[in-house]
Amino acid sequence: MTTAETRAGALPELADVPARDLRVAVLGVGMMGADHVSRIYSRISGAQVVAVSDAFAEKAEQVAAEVPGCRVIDDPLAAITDDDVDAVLIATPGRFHEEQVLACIEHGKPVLCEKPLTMDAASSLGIVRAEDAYTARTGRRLVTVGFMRRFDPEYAELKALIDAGGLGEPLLVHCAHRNAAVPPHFTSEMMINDSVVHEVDVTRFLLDEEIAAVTVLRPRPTRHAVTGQSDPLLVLFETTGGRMVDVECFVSTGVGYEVRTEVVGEDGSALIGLDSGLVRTSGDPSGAARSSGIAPDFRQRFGRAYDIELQRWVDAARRGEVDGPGAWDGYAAQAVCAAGVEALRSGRRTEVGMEAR
Ligand code: ISE
Repeated sequence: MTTAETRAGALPELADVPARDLRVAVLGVGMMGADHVSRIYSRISGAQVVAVSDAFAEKAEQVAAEVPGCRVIDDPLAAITDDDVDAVLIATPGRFHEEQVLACIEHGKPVLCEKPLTMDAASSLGIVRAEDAYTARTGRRLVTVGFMRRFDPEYAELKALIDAGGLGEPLLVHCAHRNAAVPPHFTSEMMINDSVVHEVDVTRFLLDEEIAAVTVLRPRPTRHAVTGQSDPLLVLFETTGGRMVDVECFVSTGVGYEVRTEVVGEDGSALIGLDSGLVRTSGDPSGAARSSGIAPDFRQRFGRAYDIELQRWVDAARRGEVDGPGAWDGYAAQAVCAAGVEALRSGRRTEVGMEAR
């Protein structure tokens, strides 16, 4: 039994995986990276965090001190090449991803990279090509991109329903993506690149086709919007198969974290994201209301999705495989977001420029 299994009583080991735990380096231990370190330590079987790296040395020391056997390696590239590191989880700021993912490919280390894969479509395509070359030599893939919604049980159920033909041919998708608040530096461009990027991936995942064009509308902004920011935004995707997806992205609702997705097909529709926690009815008969808990942020709403994502990443890495969105999905997301930012600026329908697969 591996250490994490002893700790968490977690999933049984697969028969064909090596007995030794996967030794993971986590690069970047801000909010997301630190969350992943504690997740691997307490809830994931078959893996140990053996190294962390962060530009803020004090933060790295503090996180490492919580995990027995974990050391700080100041230089993230040294952590990638370290002989005692089998696999790498990247949660550094996006501008560092390209160099770090390329180093993982060069050294044959499986990597889970939080989005974005890189800062633009051209460099993400470079990663696709580098991994393709590695695969041609070894038969193995290495790159997973952290689009966690694919692992959320509700999204997985919706996808299975669509694939089984339960809704007939899907025609439309309606999405709402609401955050309670964002920091003052969060621009409308970031609403596309950091927030709507999840709906880009969800669209491609659920409908199994690429996004061909993006239009962005700017409704009257909330008085709570960061100065100069268009919040909310309405975003429309047209897919290569002629389906349409609308996304309301509203990042300063002051309420909570709300992510809803409804797929409308020829033979029915299905909706997820109503927060299945406590549902309460209250109010006098004339103004009766129904309320349920709303997750405060994405770590609560998608906590289970992150657990499943990491467990599957670890299991696949130990088998020498990839099991989740890959470099191509990271590239496609960047290409669509670039069109989205252009559409936001120009106010015009913008076609997505993407290589054929
Ligand atoms: C953040 O980066 C995320 O990835 C969250 O899922 C999203 O809801 C939020 O808007 C982003 O800023």
